[in-house]
Amino acid sequence: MAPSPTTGATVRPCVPTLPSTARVADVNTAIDEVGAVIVADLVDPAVLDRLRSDLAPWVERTPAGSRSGDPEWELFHGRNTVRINGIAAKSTAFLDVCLDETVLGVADRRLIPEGGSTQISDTQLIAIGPGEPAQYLHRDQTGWPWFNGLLPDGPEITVIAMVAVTDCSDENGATRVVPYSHLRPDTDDLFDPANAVPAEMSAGSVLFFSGKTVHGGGANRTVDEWRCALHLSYLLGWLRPEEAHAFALPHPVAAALPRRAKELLGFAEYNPAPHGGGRLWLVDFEDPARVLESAHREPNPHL
Ligand SMILES: O=C(O)CCC(=O)C(=O)O
Ligand SMILES: [Fe+2]
Repeated sequence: MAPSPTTGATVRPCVPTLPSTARVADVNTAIDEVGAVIVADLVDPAVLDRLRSDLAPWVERTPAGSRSGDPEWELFHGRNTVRINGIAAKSTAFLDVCLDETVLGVADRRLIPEGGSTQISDTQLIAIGPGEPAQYLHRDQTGWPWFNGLLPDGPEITVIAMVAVTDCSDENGATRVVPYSHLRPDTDDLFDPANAVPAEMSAGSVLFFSGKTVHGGGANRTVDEWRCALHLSYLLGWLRPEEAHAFALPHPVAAALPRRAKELLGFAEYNPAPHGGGRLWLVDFEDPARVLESAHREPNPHL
């Protein structure tokens, strides 16, 4: 808590909210300062409706909880939380979201200076069910733990866009964020739930946060409301992503994607030119996008 400059009273920090007209640079300034920011009503309502209706049947038929058999993952994933991955294969609205000029612009602006190119790491609808306790607080960059040794400095390796598919409230499990945690090294008190504040937002709004920012899914204290949000994470182009998109997305569908989507989902080479490094992720020294396109020339019935 910080003393207010005007009243001297302690002020609880919160996640700031910007309007949908916010410029990419302003969104990134807020992430740099606080670690997280909400951009209100960013997703077009028609895109949100398509996303919601394409994914609703998946949420209905997928059992809650983790099927990994690993107690640590089961705790992390939540026993009454439904997680649906491979969203690019399940809704064409996903493309509108991941290529949105603000969403992708924020990721590019943070990641390209560090790695020359951006890719998508995971695409996961997270539906937190009634009665689910809060997820333990964590930093998403811990998936690549080598970088935690460099905290709080070190490069930005991952940035997350959490798209509110339903309203996200303190009551139904809005993501909880520890403001300014991206500027601090790991200490036990940093992960204390008392430091976390709810990132409340209406459906269609997007919470952006750095991979260094401490956060976690909130407790759902309702009796009948599901909190749904799409966890869309971007990653430096040369790191291994969380999801193996090349297995999740049928190749005829991938072949018809726009070039930028192919690059984001690992259906194209890593070639950060004019930045140094690359070319990586090749097939016989060839760009996989070209191999894929020549293998699937026929019109695609799925798109
Ligand atoms: O569901 C949420 O609000 C956050 C989930 C999360 O942080 C994660 O699964 O990494
Ligand atoms: Fe997380």
